[in-house]
Amino acid sequence: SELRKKLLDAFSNNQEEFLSGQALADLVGCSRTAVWKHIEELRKEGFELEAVRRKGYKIIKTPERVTADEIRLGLKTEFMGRHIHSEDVVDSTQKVAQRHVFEGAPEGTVLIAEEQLSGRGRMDRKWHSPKYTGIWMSVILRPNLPPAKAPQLTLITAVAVVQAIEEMTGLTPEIKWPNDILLNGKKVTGILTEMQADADRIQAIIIGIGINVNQQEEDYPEELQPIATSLAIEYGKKLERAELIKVLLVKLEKLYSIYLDQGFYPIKLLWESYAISIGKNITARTITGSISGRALGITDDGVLMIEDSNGTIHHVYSADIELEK
Ligand code: BTX
Repeated sequence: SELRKKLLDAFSNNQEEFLSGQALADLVGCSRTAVWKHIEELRKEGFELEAVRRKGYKIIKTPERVTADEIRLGLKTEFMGRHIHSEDVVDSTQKVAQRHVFEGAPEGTVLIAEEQLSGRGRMDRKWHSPKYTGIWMSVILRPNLPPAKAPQLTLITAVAVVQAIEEMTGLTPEIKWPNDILLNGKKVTGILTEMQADADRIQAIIIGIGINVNQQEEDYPEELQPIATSLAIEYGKKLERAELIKVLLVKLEKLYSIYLDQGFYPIKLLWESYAISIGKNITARTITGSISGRALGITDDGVLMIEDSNGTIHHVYSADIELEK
């Protein structure tokens, strides 16, 4: 808002000084209550303000933003992230990516945002994407493949995310088929793969990646607290999001290139080495019903195989799975 802009100008012009509520109100031309309200809003956006009695307020830290330029700087990839667009607030980076696909964006185009107002998960579920804390990004790929291969790209991405987290923190996350990445049993990353295709060829794949990076537990709504975690919570330190994005793009480019050259098999081996469900008893809930049994592994196409108590092997293409305790 105009008022917010004036308030930030006031702080910019008086960087070394404390500004009292009254002084701010005069500079901005509003009431002290309005000033106070906007200061609370700034705090929510990630600004840190020092408040001293009788002296007033001073901004001591601005929110750490991730810009496209910061990611371009020192990026060691050939095509992944070479076209990158960053925005402050979007409804969903998947939707932004769709527009770019429509306009002919090349393979490796990346869209990121600081905040998503309607970040989405699979099956119309919501993805909580608060400002300045996570990596909310979509990657456009244009593999020359039949549509049935699309799920493999989710698994490739999962391996890339695990490797990037490993490199940045030394922690090894586990993958829960098909798209959950967990630390200590809680979700730290979700992946959503959406596709535009003809009958026999993929036109474009949009891979949505949501990584919880710097959230603290209280940043999650109550219903997510038992199931969600962040790298900062598990690692005990905040991470540079731009750095993590760069590492991730390198891993993703490498795995994707291996996949295009050699097929899914090498990826499958890596994926299985990180998967928690393999060999365990699980229940898979699909749209048509539930299947319980032992997870045998994934097929060469990335399809989950479950053996039920009668020895029948079921192939599961899409489901939520639950591990038996
Ligand atoms: P999913 O359907 O497997 O998981 C969604 C479920 O995860 C929700 O119903 C909720 O229970 C839980 N959840 C929601 N937000 C979070 C969170 N921040 N951390 C942990 N758990 C959460 C997973 O779908 C796929 C998510 C992809 C998100 C990316 S972000 C960039 C891109 N743009 C976009 O709109 N979506 C993708």
